[in-house]
Amino acid sequence: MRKGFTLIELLVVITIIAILAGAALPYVQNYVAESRIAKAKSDLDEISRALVIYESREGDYNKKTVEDLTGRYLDRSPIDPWGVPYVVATESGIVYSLGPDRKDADSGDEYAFDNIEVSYVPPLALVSVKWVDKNKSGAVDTQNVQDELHLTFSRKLALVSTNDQELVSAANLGNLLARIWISRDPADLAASEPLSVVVDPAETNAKIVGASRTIVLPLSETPTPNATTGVKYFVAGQDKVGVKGGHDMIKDNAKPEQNACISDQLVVILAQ
Ligand SMILES: [Ca+2]
Ligand SMILES: [Ca+2]
Repeated sequence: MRKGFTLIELLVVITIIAILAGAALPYVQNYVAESRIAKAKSDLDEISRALVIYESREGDYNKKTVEDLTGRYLDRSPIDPWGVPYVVATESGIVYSLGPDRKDADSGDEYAFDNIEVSYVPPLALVSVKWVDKNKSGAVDTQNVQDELHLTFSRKLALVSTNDQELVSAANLGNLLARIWISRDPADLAASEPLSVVVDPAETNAKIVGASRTIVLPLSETPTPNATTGVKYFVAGQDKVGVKGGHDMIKDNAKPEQNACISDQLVVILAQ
């Protein structure tokens, strides 16, 4: 009758446990590394959402750190799982962690590309179109003063002109308007025409206002009536405007080469 383990048996058991633990160690280390990366990604997703909300309310974010988000947009100022603050690259519209090596991507060593990045720049798109009854006539017209169309985009637009108030040069306005279309036939939404049939093509009248997300276009005094419906300008609350086809003229000011305007999404013209 045995009452316990012999010393040999204990040693064998301890050895087996040690071997098993040793074999498991790399898996544990991998697990820790992976969970740190997952934590960084979830922090970055949270920060990128905060940046989008910040930019929609206050304009472009200009800090390299997340500190200006803390309080109103983020509960806390997160530090990445390797103890380093997250970095906001405003010029390229990304927020990132330096990664396990705690070094930036341009450090040139073998871990240079372990940075973890999330883009916070939403796609550039036409998001609202408003008819502004400038002359208060209650009708879409140009009596005494020209009514206006205000086209607002999701991002600050790249300016072609050096004058901040002027959207584009005379040569470019025609190109821009050729890419923005209006649908004035509710029975056939696919049928649309260049916006230039209803707005004034004089380049001096086209302006970017506010945070440079909005293009103001005065209505033409000599519009081209819709061939099938006879509508002179448009019906607010019903007719639609969209960027169609070649959209390369409409670019994101922060990322002019990567973030060209989304096309083929029609937005209803609303009365202001
Ligand atoms: Ca790095
Ligand atoms: Ca009017």
